[in-house]
Amino acid sequence: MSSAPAQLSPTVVDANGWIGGMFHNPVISGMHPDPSICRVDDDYYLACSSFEYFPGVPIFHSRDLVHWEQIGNALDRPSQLHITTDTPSSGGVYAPTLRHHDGRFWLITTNVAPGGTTMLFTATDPAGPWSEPIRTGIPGIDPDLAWDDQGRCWCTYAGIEQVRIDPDTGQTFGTPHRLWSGGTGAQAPEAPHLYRIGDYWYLLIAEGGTERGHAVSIARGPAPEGPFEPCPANPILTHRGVNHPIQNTGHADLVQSPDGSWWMVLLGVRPGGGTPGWHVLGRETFLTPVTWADGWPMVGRVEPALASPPWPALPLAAAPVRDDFDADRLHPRWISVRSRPDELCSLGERPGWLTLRARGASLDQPDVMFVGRRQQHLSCTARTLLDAAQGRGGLAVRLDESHHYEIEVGDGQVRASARASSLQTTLGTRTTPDGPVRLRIDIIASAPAQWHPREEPDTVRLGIEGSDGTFDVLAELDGRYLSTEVAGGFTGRVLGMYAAAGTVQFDWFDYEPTEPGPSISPEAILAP
Ligand code: 6LW
Repeated sequence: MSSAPAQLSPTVVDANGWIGGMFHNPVISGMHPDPSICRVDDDYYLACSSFEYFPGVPIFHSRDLVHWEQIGNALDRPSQLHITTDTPSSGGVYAPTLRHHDGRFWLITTNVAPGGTTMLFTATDPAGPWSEPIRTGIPGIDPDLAWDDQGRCWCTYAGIEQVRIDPDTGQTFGTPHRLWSGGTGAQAPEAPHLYRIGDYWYLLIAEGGTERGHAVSIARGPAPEGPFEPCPANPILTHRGVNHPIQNTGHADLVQSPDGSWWMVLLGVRPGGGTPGWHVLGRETFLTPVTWADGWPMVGRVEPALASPPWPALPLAAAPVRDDFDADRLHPRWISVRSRPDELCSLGERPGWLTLRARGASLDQPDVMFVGRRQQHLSCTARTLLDAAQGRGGLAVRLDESHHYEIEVGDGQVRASARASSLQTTLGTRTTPDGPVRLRIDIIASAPAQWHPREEPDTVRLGIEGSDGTFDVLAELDGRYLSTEVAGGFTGRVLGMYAAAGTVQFDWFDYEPTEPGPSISPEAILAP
């Protein structure tokens, strides 16, 4: 990881291209909601929700809260996470809490699925391996874990309710009791995190729902089980009704850095286009400083760029990233829809290529064999070199089964297609060129200067790229149909490769940000 440069003035750009003295939000862009953070000495670790995707619960590491590198996924074995086609999109894994206690990392999360449950996992190394699941009887989502001075563990969850738990067995003790209904009378008190800070126990929650009304409130009390007195300034954070590029701010967690300063990680979105504003990347992870007054944490607005020496910031321009599929395992950023059996997804079958065998016959199917990565930039290009000699497959932008755009090769044709809810259409076709085909998707964010009440958030172009870089565009589409506001649910876009029939092979995949990117370190971008 890059270490923070010492006191740079805001105009200084260092040799790595970091802008000194500022950090840029989001610190983890793309669909990374419900962040939970913990610190061990100088190292921070963070976990997010993953919904219907496998592997689940991405785990990140940072030394400075700004540059995050994905070091794994906590749930990367089918024995830990079994998501079937009965689990709808935006079901699956919600809102983990990540804590370090007694020399071990603890992670608790809920699989929102038929027969799903709240599960606990432990690890000595947060990069993995994580344990097999310890099933609990916790009856709600957004579980938190906190240990008191007597070593008792409390699980607090959406509602806001609480029950004592044995984290080694998952057994709960007594009847859950209601702790608090929130600070403002808003809907959906959820996302609790409980902390011992000084003389008080603080109960941080989200309320108002995860849409534009989202907010963070806090209460404090003498013991983990309360009683809790609400902060008079609740909500301590909300962007509701504010003209601001970051919206839906909520679902937060607190951390103290070794220098004593306090920070909050939270989810937010960056809507684009006209009204009501469409966010296409899902809910992202933001960072904001916290100060204290009268024993209460205070949070200002969450800004896209914050001057906060000596924190470094994002690279000025991110280089194109190619995954050559030369490694013997996929980087943890690659995710699949519900499951990824080894016999359907292999790097060894044709060395240097990713081989996918079809299961579901199209992206409409909940079991489609898909390998993708989160779209992390408002403007970007994805490319792949596809060999479909023995099957049919392509390159897609996926929001869910009912919302996707794709460019597909097979049966002698290249086709650009779109599905938005029950509307489905093929927009352009070409005869397949000889040999492997270079597919390309450009996503171009609408400039704020173009603002009009009905302006789309972005434009998506699907086509074939020539070896000289020329781009034969088969379809140009309004991006709003692949936004969370249109599709519904909790997820954002994923860009990826899929097989729809037979066997298809991909030589490489490029993901090229075409705007100044979010805060991903060069190492994280370039890692295979
Ligand atoms: C999560 C809830 C929420 O469980 O969204 O914004 C839900 N907050 O706390 C799914 O991410």
